[in-house]
Amino acid sequence: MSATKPIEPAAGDAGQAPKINIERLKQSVLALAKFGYDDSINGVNRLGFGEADMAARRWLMDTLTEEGFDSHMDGAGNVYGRLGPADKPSITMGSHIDSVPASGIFDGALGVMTALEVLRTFKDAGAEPRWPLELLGTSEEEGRFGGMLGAQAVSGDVTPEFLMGAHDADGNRLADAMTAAGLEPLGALEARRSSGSMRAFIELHIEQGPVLDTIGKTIGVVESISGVWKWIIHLRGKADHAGTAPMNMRSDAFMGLADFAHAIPRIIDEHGTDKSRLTVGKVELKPGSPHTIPGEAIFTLVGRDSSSEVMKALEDACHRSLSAIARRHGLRFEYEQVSWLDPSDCSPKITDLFEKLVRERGYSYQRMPSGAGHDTQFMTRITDAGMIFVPSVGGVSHAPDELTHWEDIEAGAQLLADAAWALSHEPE
Ligand code: HGY
Ligand code: MN
Ligand code: MN
Repeated sequence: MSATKPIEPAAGDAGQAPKINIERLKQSVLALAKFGYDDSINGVNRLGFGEADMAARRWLMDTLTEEGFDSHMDGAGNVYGRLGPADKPSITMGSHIDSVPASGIFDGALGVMTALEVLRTFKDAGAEPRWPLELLGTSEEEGRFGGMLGAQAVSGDVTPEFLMGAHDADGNRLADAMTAAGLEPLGALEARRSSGSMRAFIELHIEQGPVLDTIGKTIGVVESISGVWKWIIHLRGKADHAGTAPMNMRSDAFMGLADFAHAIPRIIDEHGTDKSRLTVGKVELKPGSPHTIPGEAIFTLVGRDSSSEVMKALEDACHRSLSAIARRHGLRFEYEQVSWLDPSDCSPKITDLFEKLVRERGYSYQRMPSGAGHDTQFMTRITDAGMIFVPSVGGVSHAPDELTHWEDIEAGAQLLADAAWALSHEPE
């Protein structure tokens, strides 16, 4: 458990942010968790553009408006809240509102609710910063449809082809999901923010890994964010009778998948680094009958590394391995690359600011890379962007038992407020 000093406004620095209200932040996180909460898994299912996701966005917009902040939703479903004039570049704080199918209550949501807490803290203090403060709750960060749609729309990295062609692993089209959510798919093209409209983007996120919890530190100052690519793969063989087809006369799609699973460690050893990851996260066998040899295996493959070159080397090695396996098993190998998100370095200006402020607060901290992808990796394309982590107990995430201690959250939220305070009071 990480040791965190009590939160007191640092003495002597007029520029310190007012104290955040951790109880109010906790209530907000628990309120957002209700959208898509599934008692059967004790977790959250708030898929991008699903009913729960859109209900959560409407709730956030209503909350912002009731509390006197300007609020709107852009064409990509991103929710904005603002304190200060609309005609000046903003200090934007945010993360994502959507979740993976069986999530905890903190992934993405904590960053958005912390941004809300910072807005509230500034407003309560009657702060009138030189640069307006903005909350951004992005859409579809978890890649249900491949990319990080909300953040990519803001940075200008979505295309009409992606918006009209993307689909999820069950074949649901992004365009249909956006339309059902009341959004015009191509409207996401208007969500682009000019680099002059945002002075900085800062994100608080749970680490989703074991580093901070293991070394007993409270804050991660993120220096780089891994890239990620995602394939949907079809291995097509021959459905056949499980009793009459001799073992040496089968084109068994599952056996091809099983061979590939065993090839993954070698592929990483030969072409990857210690930051490389290859994951098969979703598998479907067709026809799915116990007495029929699987004629088809449909599965996702996600590759990650902090280097684009290594990501490409992993892709090529997987392609060669699957082609050889298909030949060996008499299968056809087809795949679709549904996303490629480049890795990104955080802005040194922001990481140095976080490090200065975390030392002033006396919190324990560690500069570190992010193995997970985050909205920040697209915001670095249009502004100075960076992020901080708070510890994940046991490193667990993308699972209902994801947990971060509230005293660590309080420290992280105060640090985000300090960074927003410093950035929003910067001279012209
Ligand atoms: O999967 C990720 O890297 C992130 O949680 N979207
Ligand atoms: Mn996340
Ligand atoms: Mn996630």
